[in-house]
Amino acid sequence: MSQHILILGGDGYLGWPTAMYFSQRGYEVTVVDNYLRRHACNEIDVGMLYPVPTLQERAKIWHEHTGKEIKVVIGDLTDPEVMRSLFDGSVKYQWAVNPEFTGIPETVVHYAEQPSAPYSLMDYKHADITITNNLRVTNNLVFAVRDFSRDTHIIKLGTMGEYGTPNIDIEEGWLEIEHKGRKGKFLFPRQAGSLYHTTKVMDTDLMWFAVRMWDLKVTDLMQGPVYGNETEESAIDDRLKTLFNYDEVFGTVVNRFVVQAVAGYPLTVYGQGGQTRGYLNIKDTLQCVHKSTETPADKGELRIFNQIMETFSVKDLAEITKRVGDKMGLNVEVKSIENPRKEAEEHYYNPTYQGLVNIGVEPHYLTDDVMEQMLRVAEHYKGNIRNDVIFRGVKW
Ligand code: USQ
Repeated sequence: MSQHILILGGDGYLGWPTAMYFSQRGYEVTVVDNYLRRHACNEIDVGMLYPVPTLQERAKIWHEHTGKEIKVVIGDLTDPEVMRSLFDGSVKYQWAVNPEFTGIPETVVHYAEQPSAPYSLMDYKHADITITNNLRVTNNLVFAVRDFSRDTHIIKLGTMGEYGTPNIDIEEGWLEIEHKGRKGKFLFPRQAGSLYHTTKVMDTDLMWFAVRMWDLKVTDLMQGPVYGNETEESAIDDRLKTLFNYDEVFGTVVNRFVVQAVAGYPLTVYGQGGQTRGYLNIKDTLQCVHKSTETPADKGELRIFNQIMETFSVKDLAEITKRVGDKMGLNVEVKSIENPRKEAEEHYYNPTYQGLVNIGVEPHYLTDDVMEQMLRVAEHYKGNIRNDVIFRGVKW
């Protein structure tokens, strides 16, 4: 029997490519989503770079091309009964070739969160949506696993933003502390810079509690901003491409700069641009989750990896984008604008990120070639770009 993997948030930027990646490699895959991201994008009217078929349609297209099945559940995981149905056999699939229950999953990948820092700070209502969605889904998950399947490995997407930008080296999740002659190991201090990032800190605490109380197996991946949209599997058919945002609220900085360069919109460097983060190609997110699945955490272990492949500043990123864009004749302008966020613009940043490479991940880097490929994709869809969504100024 092949391994069953459940992907919570399977319609999202990372969820759908992850589903195809595992399906291609022989796993039994079920995706669950309530379209939170798409509804939020419609609600605040931010255009995506190209239209993306529904989850059911994409599962059908995938099946037509590969003969493989990705089972689809449309449901809201903040409802504990929806979460529990995925484990107790009462699940209802909205699309499946074989609608019988696939059995308890060996692995659950939890992406089912509101992922945008600006969205979480638009106003009190969006703060409320972010907190209730993210924390309730995580809590429902740990209880479902506790009650039905303590051997299931939970892989949770956290964020490097949980650590903030401390003035000391960032370890992979844990820190040995010596205090008044005694030693202990603790979660590395967390001090997030947005409400969204704060929900991830709280998720980590919830899972750490569940690990201590019930010996669950959890891997928490502290991911940096991801870029790109092309994976091996999406090359099969353009309609399988993942959703791609370039607006201020849901677009992350690399994807935004790529689209801005193509649109002839001056690159929006916030403030001094010394903000340094760890980044990774979407292809590496898939590898990281796959390698984590193949080498699960132990019972009673909260294993934490820093999921980044390289670090650079916003200024560095603007430079690469301009250099490559100019070679392609785009004539890219870079413009520092007043930072709508409250964050350090020049700071120390030295995270460790060896754990995932140690279990077999082979990093891709943001080379000029990779930048050029991304610019070419954006050029292909240039007609869809809406300049009015690029900057709105959501303030912290
Ligand atoms: N930035 C600019 N100009 C822009 C957009 C962003 O200078 O037009 C700056 C931001 O001020 C920030 C940095 O670029 O200093 C990264 O911003 P981002 O919007 O790419 O990323 P962020 O809001 O931190 O969140 C994203 C994802 C989130 C994930 C996080 C990883 O949306 O889900 O958790 O990246 S991390 O940044 O490591 O916390």
